[in-house]
Amino acid sequence: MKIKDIKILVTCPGRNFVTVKVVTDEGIYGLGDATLNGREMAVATCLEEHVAPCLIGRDPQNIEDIWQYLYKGVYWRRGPIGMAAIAAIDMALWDIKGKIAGLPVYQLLGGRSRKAATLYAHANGESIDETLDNAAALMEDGFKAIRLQSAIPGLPVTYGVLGDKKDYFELQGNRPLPPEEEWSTKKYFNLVIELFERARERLGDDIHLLHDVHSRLTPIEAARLGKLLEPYDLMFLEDACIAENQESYKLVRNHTTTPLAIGETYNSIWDCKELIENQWIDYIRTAATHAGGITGLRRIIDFAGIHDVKSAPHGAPDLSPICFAAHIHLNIWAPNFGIQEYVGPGNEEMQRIFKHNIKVEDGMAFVSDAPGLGVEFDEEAAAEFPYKRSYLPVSRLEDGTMWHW
Ligand code: CS2
Ligand code: MG
Repeated sequence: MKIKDIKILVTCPGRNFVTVKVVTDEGIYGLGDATLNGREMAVATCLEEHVAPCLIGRDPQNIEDIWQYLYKGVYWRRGPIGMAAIAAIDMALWDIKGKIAGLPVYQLLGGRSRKAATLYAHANGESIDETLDNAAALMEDGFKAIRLQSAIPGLPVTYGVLGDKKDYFELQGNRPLPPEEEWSTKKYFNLVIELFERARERLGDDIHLLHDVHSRLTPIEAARLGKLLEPYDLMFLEDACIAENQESYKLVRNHTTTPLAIGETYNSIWDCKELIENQWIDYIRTAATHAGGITGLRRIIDFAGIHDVKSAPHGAPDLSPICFAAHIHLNIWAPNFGIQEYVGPGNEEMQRIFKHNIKVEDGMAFVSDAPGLGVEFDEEAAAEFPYKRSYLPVSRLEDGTMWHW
């Protein structure tokens, strides 16, 4: 079997997605997700100009060799753009292998470790009351784990809480440039402690609660937040601070028993090796799309497992349903699976383009038994929604200083 063609398909049904289709000479094809929010065309060009030409004529069954060829064979290892390109090819090759074998990908990985993958949903709000109303509604729908985020009083906008705006396109108006948002750690601390105090009063002690700081704190502030949140028993505190110095997390860890999660922006095991082997974190959040596909993420999950770190794959709306499917296969297999982030099935246009039958019931995702990844991509529907430039916001302190994402 040989790779005959590699198509790079960019579509924007409300947000941009980069999809790779690897076509073989025997008619079987595989799909992969290469979406890198705000840098989509860089990955698409990398695939088109640099990666695809090297793969035509190769045997798509040699997943590991192709992975190593794209990783080791390039002078410029790692990095989000190169690793997203490798990831999409890798997912497509697993999809092809599953179709050849007539087996779903989780069977190729080693089979089932659980009946379904537990999900955490998002409750956001312009006020604490609104956040908790949304959380209560999600509990009614059967979710057993919920991430709480609430607008910070005194700041014009809070990341992830869009107010009356539908999405970040709307926030950018007709001038697609990164929106600039203000940040105040002082104002945030006041809000976040009250949010979790009131959440426990209203939602009770049985529901798992989570929170994402989006890396806005310094290590000592992160340590203090973890400590202050201990009475509210979080499942995890995510991205409490940046870990470019991985040892920063030693400081956070030594001050709090609140479980710590990080990793959605990481693209290889090297970004989190010390965090994991020193057991400074509890959950690793790397995504298949951003960490070298199923092959890359499986390696991270196995390494995490021997250090008592669980997997909690990133599941934001900027990862396509192909990545979601890859995660569900990995989650069903991984002995050390923790939890999967989940933000719903996407809008109608997205559901027309990406078709799959992963069932979400009672706050859990049930894997599909279709061969491969079990996702179909409607190229005609996708072509109705061409790429639109878009950016994530940037963050500045109130005095104008550029701040961490
Ligand atoms: C977030 C994301 O889902 C999460 O945990 O951190 O919404 C993140 O901001 C986006 O994926 C950025 O692309
Ligand atoms: Mg996050």
